[in-house]
Amino acid sequence: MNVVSRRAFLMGLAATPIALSAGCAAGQPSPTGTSSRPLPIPPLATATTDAAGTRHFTLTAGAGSSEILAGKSTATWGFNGSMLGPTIRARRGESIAFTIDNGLPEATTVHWHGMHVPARFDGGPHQTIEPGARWEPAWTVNQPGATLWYHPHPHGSTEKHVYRGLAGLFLVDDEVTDAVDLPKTYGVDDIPLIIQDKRFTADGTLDESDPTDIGLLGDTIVTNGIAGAHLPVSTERVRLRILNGSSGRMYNLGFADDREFHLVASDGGLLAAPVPLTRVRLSPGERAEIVVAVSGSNALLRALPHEDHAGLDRGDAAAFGVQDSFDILELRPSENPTASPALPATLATIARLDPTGAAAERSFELQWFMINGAQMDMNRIDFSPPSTPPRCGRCATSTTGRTTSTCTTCSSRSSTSTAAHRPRRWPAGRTPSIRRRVFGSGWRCASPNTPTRPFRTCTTAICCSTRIRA
Ligand SMILES: [Cu+2]
Repeated sequence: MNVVSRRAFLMGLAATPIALSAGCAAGQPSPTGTSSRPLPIPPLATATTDAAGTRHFTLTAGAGSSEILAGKSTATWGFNGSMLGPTIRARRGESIAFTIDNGLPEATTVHWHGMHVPARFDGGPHQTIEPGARWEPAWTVNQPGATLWYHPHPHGSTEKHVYRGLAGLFLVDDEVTDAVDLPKTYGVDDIPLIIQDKRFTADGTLDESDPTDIGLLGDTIVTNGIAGAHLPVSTERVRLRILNGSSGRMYNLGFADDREFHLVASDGGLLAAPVPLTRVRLSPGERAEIVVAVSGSNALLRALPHEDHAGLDRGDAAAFGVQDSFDILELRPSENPTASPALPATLATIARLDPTGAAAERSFELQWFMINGAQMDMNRIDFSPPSTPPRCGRCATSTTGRTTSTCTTCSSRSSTSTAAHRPRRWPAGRTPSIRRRVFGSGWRCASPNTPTRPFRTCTTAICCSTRIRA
């Protein structure tokens, strides 16, 4: 994204013919009518388990067509299908591995949003998968149970790739989520709900024009890949794992009859206790798990105007669409619902971080598209964790991906941290052959065996005979 002044940004909006505050626009598919379709439930991803106990998943990003609007075919992208992707499910402590193939006509990445992963497997803009290429990240899940998601993160194209359909949920389970008495039967009373807003041309093609630079604002709500969906509910209570998978829209979610629901989990997993609410606000990428009682009559989940303009002044509030309203999903109870567990009084014990144990204190000021006055730069490192540079005695064995190398030609040298932000290249004649999973201040690392590429951010550092000061 480019930096735009607020004035230029608003003038750009004024010039666009698109009615951005078109909430509840006439003619949009409705979740309440008889033409509404049942909410599709993304399938759970299958995996094979190897002799070492690692579970292997495969994902293929590819192009296809989808019936987002009933009766119309729309060209879309998806993982293992034409739209969205399977829901991945893994347990804390489990070793998992992915084989990811890029069947798209352009480079992409797969980023695990909210997952604690080694930096080289993060799937951010530095880990592109070229068309026809394969990427095989692997790690051990080690974080509390939570609703996460995965999506492409190629620099400058993330919005387009997600908008075209590349996104899926990633559920982490642990002993705490096992034990807590919440609805937990996937697709029955534990419902994944990916909310996105899109625009379409008359023939059903995705409209990708976006004159605003804040992220595309659509006029049509799409839930789990279709517009105008309803959810048949067969239990007294239902848990919705909601992901805001939209480009730029913030939702203020609540029910049309203002019924109370309980927030039970957020981005990081279960809360300490259920919180009774009538509204929950979700920014793009954010998740919330709610439990709501549905009995007797239909419950209509809506996106409502943000009561406080989401903290924006009136002009910006209109530009960001925070005054829009949409029908999202109608929950339709069955006549004889199955009993649901009573809502637990407590959910999880939250370990509090101790700020006195912090290694460093940093401040981040968010201003438009900048942090601390700087835009994202693929080749700049702003902060490096304080650590000892790699030393000979500690790199007798190094791990590079899944292979282990032995370092034999070490020399003991010390290094001081530098603030070099300029991309560096390999000096002629040097070969990056041994890497170590330690990030030393002032040290940079590069993709293996690509000596002409600029240094890149990652958690590996060159050690021993190939050490280079950045
Ligand atoms: Cu993300």
